Amino acid sequence: MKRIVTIQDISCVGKCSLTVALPIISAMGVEASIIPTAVLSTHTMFKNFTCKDLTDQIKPITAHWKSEGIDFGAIYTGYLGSFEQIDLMKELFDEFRTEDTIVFVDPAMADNGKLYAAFDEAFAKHMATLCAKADIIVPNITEAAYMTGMEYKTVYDEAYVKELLQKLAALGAKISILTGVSFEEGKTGVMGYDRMKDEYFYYSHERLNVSYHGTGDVFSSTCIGAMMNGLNWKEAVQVAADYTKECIRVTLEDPAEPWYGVNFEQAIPYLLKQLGKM
Ligand code: PXL
Repeated sequence: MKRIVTIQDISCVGKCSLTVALPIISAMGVEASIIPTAVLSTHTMFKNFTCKDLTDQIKPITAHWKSEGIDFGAIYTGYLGSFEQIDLMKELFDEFRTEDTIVFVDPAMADNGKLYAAFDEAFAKHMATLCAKADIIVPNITEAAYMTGMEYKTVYDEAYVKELLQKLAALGAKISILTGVSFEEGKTGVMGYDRMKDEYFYYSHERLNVSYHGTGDVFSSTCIGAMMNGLNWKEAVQVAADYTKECIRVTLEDPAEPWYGVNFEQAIPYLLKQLGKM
């Protein structure tokens, strides 16, 4: 059985980060080990959330794992709360990376042209230095613009997206995957770039005209989970994009539609069918 370690916060309510990654990765038949970087009462889109930082636990946890000889097929980082946590992730990559490990960085920090409440531009630039050490990065267009210094656009063409991908690739990751890329009305998708092969890949599907929190985490967890199931990055991107869309679709159908996250739980049977597991 493959094992992923994912490092991000626990938002106790809100369906994002670890409360999404754990169930999705587990449902895909992959062991999910975690390092919770902070415990929040909710994600940061709620007002008055509490937050207990757990940075001081990261080193003792990894030191114990090292002494036990624990290893991972993939290391997946999501929302991180500080410069220090980013630097600790670099050390963790160096300590646990082998030839076969996939280091997957989701620089979760911004969307719709804006940084999340806790972050500023300097943080985005520092996150770029973590992306430099990854095999695969999965920013959305906002995060990519902040990390590369390119202008954020809502109306753009293929040349803009390819330039963003080139600048992301220049940071250092092998594969850069840009989410939320839409070239035509009613459709959205994902464009990836493989730096070694100088090859682009685009996958699009129907766009549901609504936006929920946590969908980036659904996408990333599914993508790395699919790769641990033996899919290559292009196949994994398609499974992850389709599942994320299905999560949004079932959420829209829910009369008690939660504004703070998607009903990813209800779409797990769909995901397992896509993976040929049901
Ligand atoms: O990836 C989304 C996310 C994760 N963790 C926390 C957040 C958010 C988005 O707002 O606030 C704490």
